[in-house]
Amino acid sequence: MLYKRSSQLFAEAEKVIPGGVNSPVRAFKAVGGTPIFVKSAKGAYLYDEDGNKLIDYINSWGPMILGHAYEPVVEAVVERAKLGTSFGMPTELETQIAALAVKMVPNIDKIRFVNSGTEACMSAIRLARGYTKRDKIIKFAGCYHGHSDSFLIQAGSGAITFGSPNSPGVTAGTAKDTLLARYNDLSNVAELITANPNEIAAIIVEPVAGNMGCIPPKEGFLEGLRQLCTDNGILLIFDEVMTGFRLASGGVQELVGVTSDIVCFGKVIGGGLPVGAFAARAEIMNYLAPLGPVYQAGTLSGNPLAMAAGLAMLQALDADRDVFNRLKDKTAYLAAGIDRVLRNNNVVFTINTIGSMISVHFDENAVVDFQTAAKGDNETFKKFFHGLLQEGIYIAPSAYETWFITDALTYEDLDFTIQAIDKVSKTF
Ligand code: KE4
Repeated sequence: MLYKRSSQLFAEAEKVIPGGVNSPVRAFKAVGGTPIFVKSAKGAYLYDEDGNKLIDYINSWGPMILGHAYEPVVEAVVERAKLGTSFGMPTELETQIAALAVKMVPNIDKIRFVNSGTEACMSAIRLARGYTKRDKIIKFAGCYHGHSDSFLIQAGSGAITFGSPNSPGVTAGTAKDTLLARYNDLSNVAELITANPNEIAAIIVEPVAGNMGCIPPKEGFLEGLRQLCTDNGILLIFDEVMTGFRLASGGVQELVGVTSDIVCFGKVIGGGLPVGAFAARAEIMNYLAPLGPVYQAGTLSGNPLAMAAGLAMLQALDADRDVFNRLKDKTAYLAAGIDRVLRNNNVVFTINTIGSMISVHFDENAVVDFQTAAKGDNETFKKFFHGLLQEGIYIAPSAYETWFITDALTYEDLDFTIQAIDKVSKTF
């Protein structure tokens, strides 16, 4: 695979865009080399500016659950654009997608749309603070909830990748209200609650972590968080930006049967256009302006093109609930194949997977939190990443990310991927 054109384009981009990218994790800093510039995509495949065809295991970091350029989404956006692209006024479309989301997701009465997962999580925290009249929050080391100040404390995803989990620019005043806990460690959470009586507004958690690789919750972890929140008047916030409408129609709340007080969405809910959202039962959501005192706003919130894409996506998932089983089966097949070839090649590894999320860690220990995720051998990961790229397979350019399986993948694609991993891992 040659990447001459991508390299030229990257050099031009660096002149006018910081780091040549509009989101750091795209810059390949964790794996070296220059980022691939994509020209187009269809189904499970990317076509880059050098004419290479790549099997895509990132899928825009989650949204493309039914494949790139999914026809009903494309058509909905094209038709809607002809009616005008933004009004700053309510449209029926927003009510339609809101009603469908409320139908699909348990324990929510109302939903507010915004433009990104960051905005959804940032707004959810403000709402929780306004509702409880408390200031502090608990987040988990290695979890990523977007780049708003309260969350850039031991954050995951790109923040870990660049070794800046505590970003400059976040004031001490802000940081003091963010308490850090270890993922999958209930006793640590209980200690923090005891040490901060009646001061904690919310616990925000990725119910399945996807920003330090894929880390499923240990048995009882989410149930324990629920109980601690109920006992202490704390709101439990599930950040389902990644898992919402991906691990089940109703997300992790449906999958594990644990109720969150507020749930955040992004990615899939927008069908690939900029959409985030946060939702809860009415007594909490009614605290939001213009009904209540907690302010939150956005010029492009509920944008008709984004709503059209999101509605088409959710309608497709709602009409074909078997897609979640197909995705789970494909992911399990891939995991079994990777396990087989890496074992045969005497590689030290561990695979984490749940539903249509999977990550490969080059370490023998179980990866259950940030500390264990950080033990992975990144030199091997770099060889893995670039070796697969040369075979025409595009996985996340960081060990601190999860892969996202799309239903557009065929079993032939999966077999091709497994064979490529067999070939590449022989060189480790
Ligand atoms: P956005 O603001 O990037 O739409 O969403 C932030 C966010 C919130 N919560 C979770 C669980 C997330 O995974 C994310 C964003 N995910 C990263 C990938 N790990 C986005 C990729 C990027 O930063 O470019």
